[in-house]
Amino acid sequence: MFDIQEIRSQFSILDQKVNGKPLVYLDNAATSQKPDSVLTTWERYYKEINANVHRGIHTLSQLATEEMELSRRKIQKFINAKHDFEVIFTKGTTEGLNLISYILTQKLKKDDEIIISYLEHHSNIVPWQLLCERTGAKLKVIPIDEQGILQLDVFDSFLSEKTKVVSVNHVSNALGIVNPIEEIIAKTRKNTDAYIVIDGAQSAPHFVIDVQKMDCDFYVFSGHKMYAPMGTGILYGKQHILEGLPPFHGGGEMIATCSFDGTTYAGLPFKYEAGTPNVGGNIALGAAVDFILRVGQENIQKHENALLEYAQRKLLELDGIKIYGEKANRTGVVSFNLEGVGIASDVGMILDKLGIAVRTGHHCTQPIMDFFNIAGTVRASFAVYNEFHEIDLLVEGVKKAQKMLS
Ligand code: C6P
Repeated sequence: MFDIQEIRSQFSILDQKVNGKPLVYLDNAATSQKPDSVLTTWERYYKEINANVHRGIHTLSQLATEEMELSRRKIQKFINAKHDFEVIFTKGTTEGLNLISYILTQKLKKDDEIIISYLEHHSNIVPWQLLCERTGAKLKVIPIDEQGILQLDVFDSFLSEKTKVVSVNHVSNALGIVNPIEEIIAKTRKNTDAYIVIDGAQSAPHFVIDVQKMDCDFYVFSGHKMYAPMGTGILYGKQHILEGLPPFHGGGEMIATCSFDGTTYAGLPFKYEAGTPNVGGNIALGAAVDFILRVGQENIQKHENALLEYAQRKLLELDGIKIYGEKANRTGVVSFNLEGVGIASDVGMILDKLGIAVRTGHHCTQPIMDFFNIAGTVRASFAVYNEFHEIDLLVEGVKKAQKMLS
């Protein structure tokens, strides 16, 4: 039974007024709110078992270690990784992508090629540009059509023995477009021996993820977009690949032995988890996975898709609205502009006065904005606790903005 009021009751932050109006939170692609179960798990860690992990024989350290490792196993199941040690705790997607691009440095040489797409977040562009600077490799970018859909025939023409990395997002944060990663992965495997990296920041909160079925080499996501605290995230990597690559950060926890003559490294996952981790956050990420599984991933997807379909239909009833990627396969995001209203942030400010939180601007995807020749969009993005009447309020707010600004 999908009971939206029962779900909302778990998010006390939603029950407040902003600028004198009931809060309508539609900025979930930036970060989702956190249910009570996640917050109490986090609080309980600090109130009852706070200690450093993997280091002490004392009771609290052992309890903290057990809980963090239990959380790792929950995440392993959540993404269907083969082994728990293939699940690395990170600060988020950005750190995961930087880690991967760094540890691949020795595997690339001048004139090798890295393929990304036009739809990438800056986090999946800049680390690869840095890798190109370090190695002399070249970046190839899969173009999009006017609907924002990736042009796979061009991708086909890019694939060659020079291709060493293919890194694309599963879902675009700016437009909500669901990319055909199954096809991209299959084509890459068939034609190259490239590493395949999937940015799952906008898919892990919404879809059932099966990294074994997907057959990617790396899959990264952020906890804070899927009901967990900020500063949490996951890097999944296949065992044999991670074992064959060098560490990222050096420090405590990631060594087997350390002397002035040299250092040997710990096995997975610790080789990639130098320093004291975000123990409370990592444990709370496990609680967020529990929350998602309790609600049911199918229920979440069905509800969010219904919200998207309703939002798009209602917005398109307005005159002079342009939805980017209107006809593309999308999830959880509607990104739009109003004709004659040059600046998306003006619309965002008017919506904020009405208690409606949306994101405006380039959404850390400037190439997409350049493609559409715009400075930014208004983006409404949905989570499991959003209601249909909130979409009505959004549409009313947009109408008001249209009147005030044109
Ligand atoms: N997108 C948004 O409002 P971090 O900041 O490390 O948690 O995630 C980076 C990132 C990487 N890839 C994609 C597809 C993303 O959506 C994000 C974060 C937020 O769209 C903040 S810019």
